[in-house]
Amino acid sequence: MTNLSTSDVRYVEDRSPGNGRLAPRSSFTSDSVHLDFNGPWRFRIAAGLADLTPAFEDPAFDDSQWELIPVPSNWQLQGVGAPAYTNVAYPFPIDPPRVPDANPTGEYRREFDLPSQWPDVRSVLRFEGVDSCFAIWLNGMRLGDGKGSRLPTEFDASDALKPGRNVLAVRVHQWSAGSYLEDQDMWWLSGIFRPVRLLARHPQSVDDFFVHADYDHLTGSGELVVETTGDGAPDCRLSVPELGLLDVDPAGPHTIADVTAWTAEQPHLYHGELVTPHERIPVRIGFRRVTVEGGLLKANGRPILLRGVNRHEWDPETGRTLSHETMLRDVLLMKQHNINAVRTSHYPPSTEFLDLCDEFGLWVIDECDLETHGFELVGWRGNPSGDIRWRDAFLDRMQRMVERDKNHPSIIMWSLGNESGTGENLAAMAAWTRTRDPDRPIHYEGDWDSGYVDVYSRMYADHAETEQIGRAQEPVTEDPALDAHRRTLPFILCEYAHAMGNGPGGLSEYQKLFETHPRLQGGFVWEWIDHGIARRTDDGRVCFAYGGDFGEPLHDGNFVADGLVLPDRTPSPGLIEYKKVIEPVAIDVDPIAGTVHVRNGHDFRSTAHLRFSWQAEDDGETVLDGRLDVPDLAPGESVTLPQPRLPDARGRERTLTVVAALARPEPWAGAGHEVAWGQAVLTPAQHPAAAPGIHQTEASPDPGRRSVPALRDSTGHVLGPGRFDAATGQLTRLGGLELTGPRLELWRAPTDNDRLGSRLADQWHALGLHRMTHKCLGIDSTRDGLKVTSRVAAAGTDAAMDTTYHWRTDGHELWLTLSVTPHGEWPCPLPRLGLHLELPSWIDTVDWYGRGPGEAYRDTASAARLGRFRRSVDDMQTHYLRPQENGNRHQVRRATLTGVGGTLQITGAPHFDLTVSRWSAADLAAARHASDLLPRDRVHLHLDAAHHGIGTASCGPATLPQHTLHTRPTVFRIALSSSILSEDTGLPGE
Ligand code: IPT
Repeated sequence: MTNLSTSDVRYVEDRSPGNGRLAPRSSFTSDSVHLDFNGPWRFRIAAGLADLTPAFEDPAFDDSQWELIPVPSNWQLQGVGAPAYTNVAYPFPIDPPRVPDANPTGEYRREFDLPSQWPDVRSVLRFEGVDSCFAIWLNGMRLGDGKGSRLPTEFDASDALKPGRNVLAVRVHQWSAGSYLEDQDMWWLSGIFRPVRLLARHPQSVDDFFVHADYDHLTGSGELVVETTGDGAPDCRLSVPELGLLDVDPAGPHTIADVTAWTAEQPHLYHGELVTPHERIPVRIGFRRVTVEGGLLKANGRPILLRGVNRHEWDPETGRTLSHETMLRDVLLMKQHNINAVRTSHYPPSTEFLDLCDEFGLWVIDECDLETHGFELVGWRGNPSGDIRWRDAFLDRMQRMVERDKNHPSIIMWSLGNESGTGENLAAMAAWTRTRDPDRPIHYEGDWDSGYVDVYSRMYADHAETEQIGRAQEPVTEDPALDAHRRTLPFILCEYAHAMGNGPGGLSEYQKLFETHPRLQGGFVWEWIDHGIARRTDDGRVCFAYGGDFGEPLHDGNFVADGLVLPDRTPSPGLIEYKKVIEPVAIDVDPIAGTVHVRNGHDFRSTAHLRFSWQAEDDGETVLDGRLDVPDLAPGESVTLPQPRLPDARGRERTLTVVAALARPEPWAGAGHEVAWGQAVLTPAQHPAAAPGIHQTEASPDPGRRSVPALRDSTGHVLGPGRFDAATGQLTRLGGLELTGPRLELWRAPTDNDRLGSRLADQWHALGLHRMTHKCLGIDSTRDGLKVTSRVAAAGTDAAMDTTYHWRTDGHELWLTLSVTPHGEWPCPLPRLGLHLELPSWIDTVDWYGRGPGEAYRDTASAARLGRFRRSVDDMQTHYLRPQENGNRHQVRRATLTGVGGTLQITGAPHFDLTVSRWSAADLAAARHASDLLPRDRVHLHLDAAHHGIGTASCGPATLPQHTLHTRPTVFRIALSSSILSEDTGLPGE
């Protein structure tokens, strides 16, 4: 109980973590009675503290005219006020601990009947999460107030609770002193967004318990100690039947020979119960030992490799209120995509999520609800981390997280928070944590000296620096003691590979470093999900909003959309790429040695749960397949096996693909789920007959495949099936197919990685790549075809591309050799180099033989395997929140575009990159949301010799040098043919 009067609102701007709260403790369920207050509450929004409803806490207050709001929820997603997004900047003046007068305040009221059988014991009101500050009254009696949005708060309700009707009143302020500590890169959302419960706590029960379940990897034994607190602790007994423990003293210690350890790979949980005469509390025990020894982060004595993601809690409809199904979906998707670790950026998640991590197996870095990043914009002046007046608030947040979550075996590290600079308050958090839970290492990224942490952690270090750290050759810190300490630490990238929009590129290069240098123990991709907010367009289509869409005066646009899954949890191509890059079994098919090399990259698990199979394909057609007998490999073990005996490929492109799939169902995926694969081309294609012309070079045309010369008529030039415009020399018809182009195209709709960080897109814009003009310099009928030369350049500049289109034909196919020679200065990498064609809109399906099935660019192509694929044009698009270049298919050998009108065939020499869409690059670049893109009356086809790599410059390193598209003379060859159905007969026409 507090002695603050009802109208006293000083707590809002006071640095203290709260008043009248109970000591923090773990979250657990039991058979003790409780009431759930989820569901509709009466609600009114006040504009600020001057607008509060007088006596709203009075049980007699008539709220019947008030609206209803669901609890839990964020009120901005219930049509009250509006979401606002900023990344680093505070959306209010930096004047701690003061907050704006415009401080939307939700007044919540809820009546409930206390069941007649409610025991006459202590009753505790528990709020799992309220953003950002709140005060509560029960039956007009003020119980207290609290801050720390993503942490639980409990109040003793015993004195205020009555039999029969009770009235609970809660005032929630959008802004408070606590907001200065909650500057995470996410939407600012408010309200009671996690559950509220009333718990009956019998005085003779336990208040709290702490499970210590240590695993000794040398002996295989476990030691179990369960500390209990509360008046009932002396009478508390523990039973874990599977361990042979029945009604024992929880404190033990109980040494159990031969326990099954808990790991993220095999998350064995023992189910037990703490029993007092008045209560049964289920406990789940996972035996494991986490240590930092010899410069390595180890679990159960073995170094682990973190294949992680940063996860914010997000649902596009309900914001930070997540259903159980949604949390489960996240965990299943992660497991299915080979992810083994989660950093709960940047606050403790709902405990249900941690339960799922315990159950399905994910290593967790549990991060405190703390970020003061906005102070960086004022040179860290006044940063709370170094200000003693905030000490209690910092410590309180850490204590509430550690106490709440200490019994989750999945948690292997405590993180002090994110981006809060440096300061003594952080050191104090670490010191307290070390005493309270010596069994878990401490993480914090913001202090590179790493004085008070157990792992060296960084974000977005580029490949070169990461490698330097891997070799323990990072630059020396000023303080020799700190330097010496840091050098003993293992390294993780707590954030890397910014998954904003198209990308991230460069993942496989990072993984290679992690797998090469033992000190590099992996990382956490930024981030799991795009925080798009679902909205409906006027015509009923779902579209996802991002920063600025709610009229925020200060915002960071679509920087809030940087996830591996789209807001509706559709895996983005980035997730598919990540799954492949981090696969726990490496399969290398070696075409030269004729072998298949399999290495088990699991940290704990053998390969006994996997079944290996192989498939040989010629030009994408299966010729033979079978099982591959891979012996059971222990972690780290590998084997080299001979390839299956195969018939001669007879000039076709022969691939061998080996797949490792689950032999039996796992809790997170069914039998047959693919875990890893490897593929190689065993014999390259030899196409002299199949694709004439396209293998000839200018210097040595194939004499056996001579082209016919071009003819001239009144409308232009005719070469075999091709008709060319008399003025531009451009192809206008291919057989019966009307088309425009192909014309040289250098530009793509900038990706987020092109736009931000490197600002490449600005340079492309300055060069005028998006407005190039084509000047025809000559159309010459040659002995073997048609030669069209042109100069491609933008207004206002003298940089140009001299372009020659050399067309030849066998009377059926058109063979194009495009030669491009740069002229003048080209100061930056090109976005793309290729051809753009416009085709009739009846084209709706694409079949191709090349890499697929998904989107891939040169530095995001690990997951794209060679094969035959079919997609509708609509399904070839990736709907990134902010439209941008997307949907490329990499190294395509052959493609057929079809629709009711007929087909267009494209053959590469040897291959090309392919995008097909119902809008142009300019449409994509102009659109702000996916819903802005409406199908045009033409299908846009891009056939590219190359794209610039994707990189991850939106936050992190730019495209690696080896994936850079330099401007240099280029020759690109394709062959085109069409077969068109005549409108009258439906039979092949012209
Ligand atoms: C880093 C933040 O920790 C994270 O919350 C997110 O904002 C991410 O960047 C980018 O999306 S901080 C950044 C300045 C390196």
